[in-house]
Amino acid sequence: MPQRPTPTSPDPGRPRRGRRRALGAALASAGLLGGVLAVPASGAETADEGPELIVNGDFSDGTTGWWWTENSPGAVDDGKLCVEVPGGTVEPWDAIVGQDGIPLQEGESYTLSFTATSTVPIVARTNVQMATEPWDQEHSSADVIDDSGEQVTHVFTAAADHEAAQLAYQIGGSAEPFTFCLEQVSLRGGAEPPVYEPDTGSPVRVNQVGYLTDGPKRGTFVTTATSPLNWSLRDAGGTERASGSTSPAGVDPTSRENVHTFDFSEVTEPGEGWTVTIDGETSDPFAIGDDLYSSLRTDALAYFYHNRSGIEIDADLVGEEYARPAGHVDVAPNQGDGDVPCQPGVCDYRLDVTGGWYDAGDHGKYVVNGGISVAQVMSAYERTLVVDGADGDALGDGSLRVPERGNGVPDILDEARWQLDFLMRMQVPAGEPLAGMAHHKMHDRAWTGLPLLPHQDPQPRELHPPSTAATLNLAAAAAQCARLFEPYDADFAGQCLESARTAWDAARANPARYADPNDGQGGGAYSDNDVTDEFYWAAAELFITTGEDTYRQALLGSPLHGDTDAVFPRGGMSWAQTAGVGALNLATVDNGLTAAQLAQVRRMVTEAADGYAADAASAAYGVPYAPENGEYVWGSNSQVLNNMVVLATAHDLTGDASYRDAVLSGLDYLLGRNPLNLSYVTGYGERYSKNQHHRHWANQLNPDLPNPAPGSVAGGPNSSLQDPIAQRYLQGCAPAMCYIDHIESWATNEITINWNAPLAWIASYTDDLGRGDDGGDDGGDDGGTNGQCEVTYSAHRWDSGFTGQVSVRNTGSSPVSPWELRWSFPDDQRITQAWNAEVTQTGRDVVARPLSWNGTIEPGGTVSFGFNGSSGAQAADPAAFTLNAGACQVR
Ligand code: 9MR
Repeated sequence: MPQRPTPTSPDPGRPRRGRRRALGAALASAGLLGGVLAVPASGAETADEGPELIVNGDFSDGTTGWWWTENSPGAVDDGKLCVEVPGGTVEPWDAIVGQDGIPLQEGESYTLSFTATSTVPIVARTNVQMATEPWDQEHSSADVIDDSGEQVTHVFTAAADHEAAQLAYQIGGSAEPFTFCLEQVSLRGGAEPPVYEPDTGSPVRVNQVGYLTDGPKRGTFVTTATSPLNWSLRDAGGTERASGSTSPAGVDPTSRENVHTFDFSEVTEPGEGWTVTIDGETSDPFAIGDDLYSSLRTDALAYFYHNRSGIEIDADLVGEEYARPAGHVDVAPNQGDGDVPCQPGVCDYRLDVTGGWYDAGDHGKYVVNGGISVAQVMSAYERTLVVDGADGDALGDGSLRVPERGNGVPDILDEARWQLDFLMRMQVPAGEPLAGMAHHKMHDRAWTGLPLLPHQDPQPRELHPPSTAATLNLAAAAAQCARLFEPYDADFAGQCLESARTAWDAARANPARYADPNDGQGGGAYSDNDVTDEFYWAAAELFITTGEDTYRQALLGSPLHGDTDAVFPRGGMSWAQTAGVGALNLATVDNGLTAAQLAQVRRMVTEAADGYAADAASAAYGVPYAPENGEYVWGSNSQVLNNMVVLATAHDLTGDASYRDAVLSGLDYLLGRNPLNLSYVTGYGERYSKNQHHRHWANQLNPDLPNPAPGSVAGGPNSSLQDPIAQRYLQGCAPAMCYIDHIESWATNEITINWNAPLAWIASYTDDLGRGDDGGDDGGDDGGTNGQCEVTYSAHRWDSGFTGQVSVRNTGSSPVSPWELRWSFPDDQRITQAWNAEVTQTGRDVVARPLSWNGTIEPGGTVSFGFNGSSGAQAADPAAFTLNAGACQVR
């Protein structure tokens, strides 16, 4: 298990974190989630009997919860944490090992005990203290530590309350190097720590964004009742519009709660503010409509621009709140990505590895995970080339928040290229040992603390050894790049293909170079000792692109070919299980397989989808995710999304609506129909995650910083409690409830490129569903159209703000140039900032005009733009638009 983002501890005179709010306040700031801290009744306790406050004090969970200074790397072996301290340190605090987040209460007595050894006798300063300036100490002792391994015990009384104190062993000051080991560390005392009880709001659980007009509409009700109950569907005015009976479903194993399900699919009337009431309890409001997911499509894709490395993030595209300087461009204190060395002993060259996307809450850039991420982004686009009714315009030039808009290339490909360029820079140059392989990853030498903007990261960056898995990620993604960029930039497409071929050959020559699972200092390990699936995926992509026999042989000769369960594991595809990504493309993108071979691949897709659909149908919360052992994994929401991608592809292939229904049921789960009654996507739904683990979207730690941008999906419930916050607050949780919206819970609440990529794919699919021919077209505007234009307007609201998205399509036969779109807001909306158009508002009247590059709307063409603004909670959408004075049809 890797040492995770716990900051290295500096000398006591230097604060090592930014402004930080108290834990209680931080939990409360889970906002609508409203974490409740309840203190159970408990009598006075002696220090010996009090609760254990050290997380993982027996090191049975590896290094979880522990940190050390950069100069003294640590590792756990045989129940001991040992750090290697260099010789020649001066002050005690020049080398420290410790743990943070320890709650202490004024006047309570505590017993600290531990066993320590040192290969050179030293005096350790054992401190229990504040974790930030002024470093007030509640306990400090000078303990002589040698190789005898005697247990040390201290008793002290806390003079003040601390929500997150620190245990620090300060072991610097020795001329000689030595090994310092800890075992059985315990700190007991005080009252029982608060028990975290999530505020799950209404027991009536629905998709808080809404249901497609002709899609399934189901929900879940938590109750002790065992007989059917009446449900009542009401419109925004409170009038009952439908009713029925619930279906008791018994105790749901994912939440360990007794639940009923209800189904109002029969209702197909569009509208906002619907609610379901059962047994006196009312759900959060939701919409029914066709155009519910267009802003999710663009927001989920904007995630990648927001997290670009090596480029300034432009306020004109994302708003002032999210603008920031370029990260890792060789400007101090960054050490930059322009000339990066390897870890000592790994190589003797340096590479320019600027650009790309930051992986997640950390500033690492990993080929092994970056490849599947960019592949799924590209697949969202490629789907629009091969599926009837999929809308390429929505991803096209001028449609997304990317600075390259207006360059004639679909915006989604511009975004992908930012990452593809980086991935290719990670390839070992010709002439060097292992030429053609890709470095597994590059990242900071040591973990940094939160919050930290990318351009402020002071850590040296290092290339880690090449790996077969990373090389095959590169081969697969670059091969897909080659076919998609061919119409737009043949040179770049050629560069991608050459890189892919070289990577493939290098991986064949080095088929078992695995990343070290312990290489987790300063970045994630992303180790993977089974690369059969990466070989399958890369062979598939190279074969689709080139049709060449070498790749066909590799594909058909793979032990995975035809093995549905191996290609599509029940728990879902992931960065470590990538074969399915290749199989999905083989099943949908034109390629040289024979009809029988193609049928076999498609059978794998539909068989897997049948399994996921059955899982969704038998789950009380409708989620198409049922891992065999019943435990939810790190990033479970992305497993759900990847299963949805398989289901959606099966729907694209067969037109069978049951696959579509299972996709939508998965979306319901992610957007609120779940045991926590929480939408896991920032900015979507009434109650959504907003404190995901991220270094610069760190509002929970510094109110001057923003929350994650709308459209960022949290990792989600993780049964293995792999961070200190999860360990402290989620003990004993039911699988789908092992989640906390806390910024330090990286194992349940991080955000990453490989989780947002399938979200973007699914949002794109779902938005296309809503726009399909079978979508309702009689939902409102029916007058005044001159037939020359069609407008799609969507608003996504949160708290007191909203994001609006407008697409104007020229349905006439001559170009409209320059264009001017006007409308009036029926309510109090105020636009504060816009992108891809110049938008001015006078009172309620709005005029949007083009920027220099999108002044013409060709016949059949579309221009899209968006804006942020303030609005009341119930503000209605504008119903009429005029393009150059002619009324448009509104969809
Ligand atoms: O997504 C990864 C998950 O599958 C692993 O279990 C976990 C522990 O190794 O690491 C996750 O990936 C993290 C990576 O190591 C570092 N950047 C953030 C990633 C998401 O938490």
